[in-house]
Amino acid sequence: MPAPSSSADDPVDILVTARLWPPMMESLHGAFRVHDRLHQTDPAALVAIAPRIRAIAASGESKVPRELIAQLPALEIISVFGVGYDGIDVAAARERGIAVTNTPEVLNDDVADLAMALVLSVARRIPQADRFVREGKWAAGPMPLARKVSGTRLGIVGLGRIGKAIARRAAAFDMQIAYTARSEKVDSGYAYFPSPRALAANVDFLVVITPGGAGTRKLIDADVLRALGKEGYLVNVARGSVVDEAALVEALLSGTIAGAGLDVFESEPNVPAALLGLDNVVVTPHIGSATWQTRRAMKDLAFGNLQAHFSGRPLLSPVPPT
Ligand code: 8YV
Repeated sequence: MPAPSSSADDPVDILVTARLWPPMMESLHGAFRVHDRLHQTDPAALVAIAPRIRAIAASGESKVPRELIAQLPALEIISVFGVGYDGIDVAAARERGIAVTNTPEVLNDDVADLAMALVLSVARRIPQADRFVREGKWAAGPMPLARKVSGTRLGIVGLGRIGKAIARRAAAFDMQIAYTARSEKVDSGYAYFPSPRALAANVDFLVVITPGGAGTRKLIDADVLRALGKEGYLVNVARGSVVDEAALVEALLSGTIAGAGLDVFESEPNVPAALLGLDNVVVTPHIGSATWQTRRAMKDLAFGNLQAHFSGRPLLSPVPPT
């Protein structure tokens, strides 16, 4: 892989702002002078080299606030290894003409697959069934019955690329599909509800796949959960910030909703102990895009954006204009 800089002797300095997938780190080390999470581990050392940093390699969970951007006068590009860039202050970057790229499309299948896996897991109680067999309980009698998924009503919060991929999968389960989004997508053919609350009141499974950030913070609140009701399930494969986690814990504890399948949390990797104590919850550690195939494709795109930028070629996937 050619060095994306002036010369191999004088590589471009890049700040890595998250724990990135090791093969991505390998590619970065092969082409850049890498400063791995220096802003967190040694802020004073970052001050010393800050004027040299021309790129940031971030993840979907990275925080790149205005203050960090302001510290880096030579910054040209922020490449996000992930589709979500809610942690990046894109406005602050744009003001300085700094490019921001992400990895859209390549992870649609994986995240949609996981959404369906969580729907099935929480309704059919797959983790509990696995434990039931392992713990030798089968011989004493069958497991309690679960909840049927096929033919039920699915509500999608956010009908973007991944939302549509979830809908296509749900259609194969004969589910009736409805959604809420900032605007109605008439061409989709799915039923539109103007708010998460109205959607929740009309579905059995509410799947959240809307971008994170200020505009969607705690969009799924106590009111929405009440509307979902005691037979309803919540699945979140978006961002923890989109769901009011305290309200969710309360709704699960009080039986306001039937259960939840959660891949994302408000303060990862911390998961509220109250959630872990509940039998009607399935949790996964933010694995929406975590397959070899998809992570490779994400790496190609995230690293490819950096290469494109530093060799003067058009970016492969800049984030859309706001
Ligand atoms: C990854 C994600 O967790 O794409 C996103 O927005 O949250 C995930 O696919 C991530 O960026 C890898 O750390």
